Amino acid sequence: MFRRILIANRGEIALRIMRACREMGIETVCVYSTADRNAPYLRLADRAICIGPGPARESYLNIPRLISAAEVADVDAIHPGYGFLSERADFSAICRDCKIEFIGPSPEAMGKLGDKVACKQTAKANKVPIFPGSDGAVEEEDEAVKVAEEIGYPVIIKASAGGGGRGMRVCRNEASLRTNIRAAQQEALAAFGNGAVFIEKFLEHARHVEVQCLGDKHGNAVYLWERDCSMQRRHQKVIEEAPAPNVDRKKMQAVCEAAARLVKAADYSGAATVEFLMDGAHNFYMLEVNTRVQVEHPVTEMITGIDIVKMSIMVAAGMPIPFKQKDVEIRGHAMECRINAEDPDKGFMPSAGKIEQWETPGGLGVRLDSHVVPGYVVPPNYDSMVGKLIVHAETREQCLDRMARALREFRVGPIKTTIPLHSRLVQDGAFRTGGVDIHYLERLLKG
Ligand code: MV4
Repeated sequence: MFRRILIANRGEIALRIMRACREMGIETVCVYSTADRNAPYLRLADRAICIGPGPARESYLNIPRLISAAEVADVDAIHPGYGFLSERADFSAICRDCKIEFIGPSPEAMGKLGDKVACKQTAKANKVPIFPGSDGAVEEEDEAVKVAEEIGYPVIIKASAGGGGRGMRVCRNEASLRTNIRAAQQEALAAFGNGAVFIEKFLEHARHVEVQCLGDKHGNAVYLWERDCSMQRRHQKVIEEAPAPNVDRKKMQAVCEAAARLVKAADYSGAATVEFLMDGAHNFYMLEVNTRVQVEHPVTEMITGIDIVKMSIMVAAGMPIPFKQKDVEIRGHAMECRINAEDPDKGFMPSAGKIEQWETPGGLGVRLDSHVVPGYVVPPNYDSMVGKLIVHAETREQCLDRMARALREFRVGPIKTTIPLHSRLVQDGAFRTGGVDIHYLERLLKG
């Protein structure tokens, strides 16, 4: 096992990784920017090293500074968390060149699943359900039109190197496809340094269901079942839950098995999430694979009892996954509300500043993953998430009631947060019935 790990991240996920390391007897080195210099979680690290100023480019995204800190502190491995450098194949490769273990996939595995055209090809070869569409990247306008005529309109153009909704264009007829294809290629090249685009059938109404997987360096891959993340706004998830409400378990199991096959085929080590859209008839179509630990991983931890961050560290150290697929059981229901320092009444404008009041909920089945303490100042440089409230209960209904109760106990001020919005959502009739689609929240906020 590793003796010492560097945490190349900040906020709640830095704290989450530190907690896993402490329980595993691993020393932690946490890097920070000057914007985070007074953050209380840094005192829980065995060592904290300043790597630069507030802008992420000059600190959390700065590879030479991170590698220098890793060398100075003599660490065995780096955990990238989520965001920042977590999905950068070049960073995974540089760590390997420097003989520092990257806690996540190899650059090769990241390439196979992180590039959407490559990922779709591997998915197809492994009988993972995908949208009908172009076989690989499309180069020419006429080629795109030919594919669209075969699959029917509407179609969507996506960038192979895109993700999280960036670089997508919906086309409802031939004229629109012809005008958009070249622009999409140019935009993809400018935004991602890779102009490859592909087209597929566009699905209007769908739920977002993703499968948590785990691979090790011995060729094993398992799934920890699914999460439903349909409650979202502008590609930012607002509530996640597990298991997905109102889906057939047998069907879900087949999709989860397919997701694990894909992870195994890529010779993948670490945590991975295979994203799907599910249509009204409960057909699944793969979207993309996230090659990192995700924000919403605690929801899966609560229903399976498996510590995903510990697993990511264990498999990076070369240990095999310490359980079998048949031992992974779903217990009860879990839900997560992402609490952001934003004002929902003012278009979700960031509400940075000092958090004077921070009264947190507790009790049976309540978990709060947060780096915030009373008096904490939210820096303006990074995303606005101040914590994740996760609850677990026997049934979905009890879980919703417990979340409503926990949200009532949560008092934060004077900054604005998304807590009142979450309170409204957990009492919303359509959400409580189960199975709102990915456009539900945006429609609710408009109307
Ligand atoms: C789609 C789609 C409909 N049809 N692909 C958005 C993020 C990226 N991961 C893929 N996305 C979508 N791809 C086809 N063929 C609709 C979306 C989409 C979406 C997906 C998941 C969660 C929220 C979303 C919001 C708008 C659009």
